[in-house]
Amino acid sequence: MAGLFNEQTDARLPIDDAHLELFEDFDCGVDANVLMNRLIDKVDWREESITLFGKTHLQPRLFAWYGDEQASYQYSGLALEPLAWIDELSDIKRRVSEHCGAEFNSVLLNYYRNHRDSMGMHSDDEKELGREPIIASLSFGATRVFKLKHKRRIDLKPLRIPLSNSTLLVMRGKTQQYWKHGIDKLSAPCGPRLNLTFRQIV
Ligand SMILES: O=C(O)CCC(=O)C(=O)O
Ligand SMILES: [Mn+2]
Repeated sequence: MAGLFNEQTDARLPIDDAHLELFEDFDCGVDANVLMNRLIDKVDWREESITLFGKTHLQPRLFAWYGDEQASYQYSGLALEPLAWIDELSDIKRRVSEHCGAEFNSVLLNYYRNHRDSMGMHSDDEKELGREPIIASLSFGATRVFKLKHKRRIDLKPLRIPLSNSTLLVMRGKTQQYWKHGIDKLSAPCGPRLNLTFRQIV
């Protein structure tokens, strides 16, 4: 397990105050497009509203939370109880976990239906994730840009990492402490995208 990770340290991106690794063409064991369509059909997607600055909106994407029974999570002001693993998700979890040399007990899925869906800048720093969480983010479908912005250092420019079909991005160490990330809307139409972030709730 750890051997694989050590052999691929060239995947680490040279970013101050962060530990990010990028792996293109991650092997999911099945065709990525088939898997994506299966997940779009099978996953029990939720559309929720969130209240920000006193105004209530529908979140601009669908999401779902799967995990071990004890893995409840406070996310965007919602208390999430995990749905039971389905075969497709437990199989990808095993592959991602072996690749990263880390355990995961849950996955947050986000479904960006088209170019208008997005995710605001945030860091995954909820206390249930522990101090230096390892978060493994696997993308399928349309390429969207993962934007990163340092929380304090204005000398560091925001970064834009395109995440294409079957790309695995692993965030470790102090990444969540120092950086925010998000996915902007696009002006030009694009196809659907799925993102799965595997997490360990402690
Ligand atoms: O869609 C993405 O690539 C980012 C997802 C994300 O940041 C999250 O689920 O917390
Ligand atoms: Mn996030």
